[in-house]
Amino acid sequence: MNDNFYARLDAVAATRGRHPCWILPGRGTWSYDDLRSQVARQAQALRLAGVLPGDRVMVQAEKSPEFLLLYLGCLHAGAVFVPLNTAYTEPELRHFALDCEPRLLVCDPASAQALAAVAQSCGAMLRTLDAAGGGSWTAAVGAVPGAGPGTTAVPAPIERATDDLAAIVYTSGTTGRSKGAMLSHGNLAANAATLVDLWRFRADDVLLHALPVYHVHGLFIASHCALLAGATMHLLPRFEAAAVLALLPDSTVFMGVPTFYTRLLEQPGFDRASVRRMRLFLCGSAPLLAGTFAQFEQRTGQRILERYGMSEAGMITSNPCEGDRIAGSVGFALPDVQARVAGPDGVELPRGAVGVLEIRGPNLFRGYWRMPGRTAEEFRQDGFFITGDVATMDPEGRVSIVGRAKDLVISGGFNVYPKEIELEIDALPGVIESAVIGVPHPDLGEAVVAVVARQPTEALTEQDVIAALRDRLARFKLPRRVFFIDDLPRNAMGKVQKARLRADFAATYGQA
Ligand code: MCA
Ligand code: AMP
Repeated sequence: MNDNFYARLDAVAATRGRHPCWILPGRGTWSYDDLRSQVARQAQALRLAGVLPGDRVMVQAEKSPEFLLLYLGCLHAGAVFVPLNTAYTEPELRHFALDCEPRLLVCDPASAQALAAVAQSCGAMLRTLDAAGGGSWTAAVGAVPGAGPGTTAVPAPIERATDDLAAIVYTSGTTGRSKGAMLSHGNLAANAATLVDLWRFRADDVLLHALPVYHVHGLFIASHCALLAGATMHLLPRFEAAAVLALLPDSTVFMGVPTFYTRLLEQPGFDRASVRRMRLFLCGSAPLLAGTFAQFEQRTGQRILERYGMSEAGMITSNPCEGDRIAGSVGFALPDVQARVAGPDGVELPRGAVGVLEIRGPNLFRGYWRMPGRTAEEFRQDGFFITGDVATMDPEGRVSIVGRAKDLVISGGFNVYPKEIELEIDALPGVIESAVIGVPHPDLGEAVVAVVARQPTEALTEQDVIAALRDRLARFKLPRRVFFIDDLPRNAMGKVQKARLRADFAATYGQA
């Protein structure tokens, strides 16, 4: 049996024929037949370009149907897809490229010049993808002879075993070094099948897709659920509250991060009438405030379904589709996932106790790319993965995320690891040391703030620090504020007291 995940998607697509797969603003509707033939062409173009099964294909490009077709084409051809946030700067990209050594690097035409040296440094071919439907890669796909739209005579996906790699997703690390989480065809297939069932996806669903496609949330969770159900997606290039509001009356399911919901609630027209066809609002990637949950219910009459996940495992827990969706809880472990709240020794704690969430299941990644040491550190002997999220579990098995054992800030659904920013700030002339923290922010949930101790003689300003980081770090990682203090507070062990700093600067955006 072929465990290539695309083979499963293709089997569904083959039954959907002319049913709309994607509806694109300004670019019309694409059917499942179109999808099948286009994905097969992508796979053929990869082969013609010399991309072999197991080769990495690294992509930093704006959201478009061509982006998703390239992803699916990689699955089809057995290549390993490596999506990257469009905000990453050249130094960040160079790190990823040297780490995963892609055979092919695909980017937006606007960044081709800047990325030529990166491609050369790792020996990759460089091609462009244009969100408007052009670019050299699109031309290469267009030149592939073979099945045109409407035909079902398309080549079969290459044979893959369940453990073969499908994607590498980079997540920043607590040491400041990014780690590539290796996800297999089996990981993607197991999670997608579970979620379609759990969230009751159907062929007549219409998913309003406004998430970025370089993260697990938008690329895997949202797209896989719709494709595996044979449903339709409104594919928006990005989240924009007014555009989402306009399409809600023609949609049945929406997925977002909490910032999407707070921004929707700011729209005067967002009310019961606008969501009358909607059956499910899903939320995750960051904590959903109980106030947002309540306000949403009051405005729409619907309860947001909050779930919890991470790049290393896709979705892990979820509130139920039928039954109580409780604010502040991320729900139950998925049916095929085992979850326990454990102490530092990995021993499960009694229900209600606070500990670190550990998980095991078919969705769990194959380890970090070329980092066996880091992989071993984050797994227990019995195969449970230490998530780094602090949680409690009630007697029924409901999980609540109550904190983080890892030093992490989540801003608008993007993860920012303070260590990475502190290393950059500490390297600036005149800086003694720095601490980067997250403080409450009404729009982003948390905002990145830097607290810096500088040499007494230094005239370094807030603008100097931000300007110095601008070309080195993606914009979303830049501190929104920089505060100077004489000395960072430390505990008896000499460790910087971030909790105290978070309390001291909690009112930065007026929410103390
Ligand atoms: C953009 N900016 C940000 C963020 N996004 N700053 C901090 N945090 C952010 N999240 C900055 C830009 O660099 C820019 O800065 C300025 O804000 C405006 O940029 P713009 O593109 O207009 O921002 P936006 O469109 O308003 O974007 C906000 C957003 C977006 C819509 C909330 O960040 C977003 O789509 N977030 C979703 C992330 C997501 O999908 N996360 C899932 C990962 P400047 O002015 O300096 O240029 S977690 C995951 O996958 C796991 C599995 C899970 O559980 O889901
Ligand atoms: P990422 O590594 O980008 O996939 O982000 C995963 C992290 O996002 C998790 O480890 C959690 O810290 C956080 N996260 C995801 N969903 C939720 C949620 N519903 N509530 C709280 N934190 C969440």
